[in-house]
Amino acid sequence: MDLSIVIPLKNEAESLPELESWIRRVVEAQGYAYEIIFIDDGSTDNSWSVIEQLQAANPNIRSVKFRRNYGKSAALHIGFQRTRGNVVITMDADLQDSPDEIPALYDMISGDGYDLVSGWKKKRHDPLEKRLPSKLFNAVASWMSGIKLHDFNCGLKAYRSAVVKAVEVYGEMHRWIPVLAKWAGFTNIGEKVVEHQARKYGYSKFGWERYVNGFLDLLSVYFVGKFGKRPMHFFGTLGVLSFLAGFVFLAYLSWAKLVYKEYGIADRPLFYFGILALIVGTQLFLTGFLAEIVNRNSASRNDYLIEKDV
Ligand SMILES: Nc1nc2c(ncn2[C@@H]2O[C@H](COP(=O)(O)OP(=O)(O)O)[C@@H](O)[C@H]2O)c(=O)[nH]1
Ligand SMILES: [Mg+2]
Repeated sequence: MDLSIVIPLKNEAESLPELESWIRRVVEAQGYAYEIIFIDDGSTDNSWSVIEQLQAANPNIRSVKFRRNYGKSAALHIGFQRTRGNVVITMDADLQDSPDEIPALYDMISGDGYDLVSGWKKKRHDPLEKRLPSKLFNAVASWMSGIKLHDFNCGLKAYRSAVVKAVEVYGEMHRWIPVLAKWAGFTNIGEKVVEHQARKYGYSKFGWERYVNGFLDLLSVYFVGKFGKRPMHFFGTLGVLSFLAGFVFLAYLSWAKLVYKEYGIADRPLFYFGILALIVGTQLFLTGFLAEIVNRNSASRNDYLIEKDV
């Protein structure tokens, strides 16, 4: 199969028929062998019955209905597990992403050799209070991750099949699939400017919290990617430095007291810094040990992605 289109959705009943017929028009014109995978993530409108009707009329549709709402990452994870196409494209269900982009994205993966191509809503049809924080968010994300993308949050992305089978999206990590992919060794990451429509039906389900949570998630992805398999190297280094600093401060103060008979070393700021640094250093060190024990017991401690084994 050439192409799997994964569409996570929540309460998008009005948009779905239009979206499906548009996708069908585009992919059938290209002659792809394709599938559309809808994941209804606990919709409370009649999205699911609309999907059932669409599926009855189009055998290329498969669909999953969650018993409750689990979030976009969960929906993508289940969708990714089910894909059979060589190229996987994700898109939003709200018609803000245009299916006309599919052929070009497909070609960038299958022809140009990209592992992952992210859409970039360069000209966005969203209100300013959404565009501004998004710009800042993406600038920080791009700088921290070292991946030169302008629009991490874009729902329209294309992947080589191996990528979606290798990375595990969980929590709200769907924003950071490019970062997860990079850590997994898929470094050929591209970007394509895509058309963006204003929302026609329904309403946006994500508010400002996405930026706070998204930033914390980026820190986690970065940390787990870099130190996930060797946490002691992070905590141990900091812990030893802090402990040594504390030790030196207190040794100096002890020397001042014993040799120079200095009174009142407990009144000197250095005394408190010294004690604090010793305690913090020990804590960091112990955190490192605990993290090592957690890692030793984790099912993924020896997960490595092997590209070739001949
Ligand atoms: N699986 C899943 N999809 C969701 C959820 N919330 C929104 N979506 C889908 O994610 C896409 C983007 O959501 P939208 O509300 O348009 O976000 P915005 O365009 O960034 O404001 C749409 O296809 C939504 O149906 C959710 O809780 N779970
Ligand atoms: Mg939207």
